Order: sequence, then structure tokens, then C-alpha cells
Amino acid sequence: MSLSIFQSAGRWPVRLTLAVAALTAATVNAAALAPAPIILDEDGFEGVPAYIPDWGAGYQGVYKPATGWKEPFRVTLDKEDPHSGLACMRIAFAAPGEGLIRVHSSGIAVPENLRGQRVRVEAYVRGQDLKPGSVGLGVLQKDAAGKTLGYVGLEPKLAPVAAGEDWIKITAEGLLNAQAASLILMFTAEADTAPGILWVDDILVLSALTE
Ligand SMILES: [Ca+2]
Repeated sequence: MSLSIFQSAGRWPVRLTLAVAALTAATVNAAALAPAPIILDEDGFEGVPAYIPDWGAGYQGVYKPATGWKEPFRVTLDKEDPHSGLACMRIAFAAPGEGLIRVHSSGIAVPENLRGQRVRVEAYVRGQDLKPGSVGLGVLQKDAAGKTLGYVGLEPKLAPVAAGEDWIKITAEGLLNAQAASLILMFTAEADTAPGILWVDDILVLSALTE
């Protein structure tokens, strides 16, 4: 079997053989420059009871578990139309407020060898009645002592949420601070975006050594 493949390959025109060889070399180079990403965290909001234990939320300087808020927003687990599995997170901006609303994950550890390297956060979102540009996903960094090091890319809305009603993937990507020992995923919303709803599912946090 392998002999016949080898024989037929031997009959390929020289130009085609060279093209295949060049393509193979390019693929190998790309693989060398982009090591396989390492999964730091995943969250599909599955297997969670009637609440979302690990997410918190803040408004006007008050931070508490995400499900502890009733006004001006409400965070729940939603089983109506998740991107995958049986559930997703739903953030309903019920009444207009002032300033910013922040709904955030718990801390995600960054191993020492990945600090200062690239990070990529992927999430699936859909929205209803959200003002364009009013909500975005950012990645807040903290050092080993818990001190805030600021957002990746200095941007609280590194991945803006489009206002569409279909599930779409958003990606927040950038270089980590060399001291970043943990990350917090933060959905930041203008409090005056209400009324509107944001759904979130299938979050993936990836890191990769960049040489
Ligand atoms: Ca899910």
C-alpha cells in the first residue's frame, strides 16, 4: 500500500512536488512559532445548581455574588437557549443606572512560566436590545499579592459585545503583565444600556508561550 503511494508520488510533476515541500516547510515553521495553547480555564455554565457560585458583580463600589443583585441588573443561569449544553449565564439590565456595571469571574491562576505571555479569551455571547459598544469583555490582571495590575491591553472592553441576537464568538487577546499571577474576566457594561439582556456561554481562557 505505502509502496504504491510512494510510486505514484514519484510520478508527480517536479513543480507540484516542490510546491508540496514548500507548503510542508511553511506549516512546520508556523507550528514552531505558535506553540499549542494551554487551557487556563473553561466555563460552559454546566452542572451549576440554581445559581452561579463563582461569578461576582459590582456596581457603584459595591461588590457581591453576581446573583445577589436585583437592581439595576440581575444575573441568572438560563436554560432557554444556551450556546451549548443545558445552560448559560444571563445578565439582564433591568433599569437604567449610572456609571458602570461589572460582572466578573473568580480568579484564574496563571502559572509562572506563562506570566508575560499572550492570553486569549474566547466567549460566545448574544444580546437583546443592547446599545452598540455598551458592553465588553476585559481581562483584569492581579499579581501574586492580589494587587491589581490593570487590564490586558489597558482596555476594559477589549472584546466589545455586538448587539446581535444570534450567538457569536468574541475574542479578547493581548500580552500579560510579567507579574500577572491571576486573571479575572470582566464584563463591563454602561449602566445606562438598560433595558437589555446579555447571554454568555462557553468561555475559554488560553495562554501560549510566545518564544
Ligand atoms: Ca453551556
